[in-house]
Amino acid sequence: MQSSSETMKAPPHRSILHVDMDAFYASVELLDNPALAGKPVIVGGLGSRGVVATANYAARKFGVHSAMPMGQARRLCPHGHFQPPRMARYRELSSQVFEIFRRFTPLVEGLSLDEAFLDVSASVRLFGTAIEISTKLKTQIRLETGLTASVGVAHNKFLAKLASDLQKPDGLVVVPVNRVTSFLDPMPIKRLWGVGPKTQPRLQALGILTFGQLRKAGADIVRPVLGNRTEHFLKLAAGEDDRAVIAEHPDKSISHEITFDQDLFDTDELLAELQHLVEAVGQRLRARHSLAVTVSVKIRDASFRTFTRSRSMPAGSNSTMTLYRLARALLLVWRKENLTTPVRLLGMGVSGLEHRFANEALMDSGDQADLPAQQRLDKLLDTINQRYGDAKIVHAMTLRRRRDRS
Ligand code: TTP
Ligand code: MG
Repeated sequence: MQSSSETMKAPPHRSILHVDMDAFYASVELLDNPALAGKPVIVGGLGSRGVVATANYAARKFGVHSAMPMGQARRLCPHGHFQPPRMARYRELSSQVFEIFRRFTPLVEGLSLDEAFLDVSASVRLFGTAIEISTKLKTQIRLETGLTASVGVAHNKFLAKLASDLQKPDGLVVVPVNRVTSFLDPMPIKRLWGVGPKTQPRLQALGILTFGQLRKAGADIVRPVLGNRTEHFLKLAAGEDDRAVIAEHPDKSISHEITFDQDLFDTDELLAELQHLVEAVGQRLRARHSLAVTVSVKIRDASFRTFTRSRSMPAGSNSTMTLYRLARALLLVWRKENLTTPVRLLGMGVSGLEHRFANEALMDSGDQADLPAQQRLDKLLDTINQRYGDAKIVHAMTLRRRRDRS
């Protein structure tokens, strides 16, 4: 009889996506500076001890790669464009991309700014097969951000991650369940997670260069090299991996949105609605003594196209006024590009949350522009609203807008 832990084993047919943005930092630089099109672009530390963070594919042709000393990159590619990283901007694009991921499944596990696992097993009925979801995801990322991503699709994390790397850039590689062995066997051993530059030569000395050779060698041969991790590596080399996709803590972001009974055209009305959303988000932030670094605005138009715009601040804030200023600017920029678009849904959210203790949050919102009076007002309104229900009392700008409308 099977033990209960065996019967509880992961379901055999999960659909896992591994999504990884192509030459991420360099692609963002190309996006923001179209004059660089076609040129090798190298991002990293420009000082004497600087290293390459990443290079676009044009620069990789010259042999430039991540973690290479910058001096060497300059010698290999003297006509390239070299520039220091702009992390705030990369974070901004990253949260935009992650927001797109979450439209397809709540099970999104971020590994870094440009990379995540998505478990889409339960999304198939809504959005189509895992392959269709991958195509939609790639298209949506390209349309909304201008960036390309590579996707690997498989029934577990390990296979999906290997697959996403195989056809970069702009790749989509699927590993069907019945093709796992032929997919894995030719893979070089260095692609096995955890087999580092010390272990590789020792396996090579045993004549093991590929996953297939490792699998066929068997435990007894490789145990002297792999020790107590032998079974683990053999399982991976056979494509077995039952780790679940662990979604991020749900409180990493807070958002509110509203779908209008009738589509809204009027920018002032949109701004008034936006402020209600910001009030609600700000209250929740302050209630949990958190500060947010990134503000985003989501707009869905009458034909169900969704736009997201986000920006990060140099330091976290939970002031309604500060969050509103940024959200308002984002909405207005979108409005400029979409002058006559009727709006069906408006959302506002914050992410990059930092926790502060009550006193600290009160003393220092991390934002020089916030006056203490503003913080006192936020706190007063929060207290009143907690006592009398949701958003009964709002900041004066909302009242003014409301009066304007009536
Ligand atoms: P990667 O996804 O490893 O690389 P990439 O997105 O630049 O290129 P690829 O198309 O091969 O995926 O890393 C994501 C970002 O992380 C990368 O753009 C820059 C940063 N990074 C570093 O800062 N240092 C490093 O050594 C690596 C590998 C990445
Ligand atoms: Mg990448």
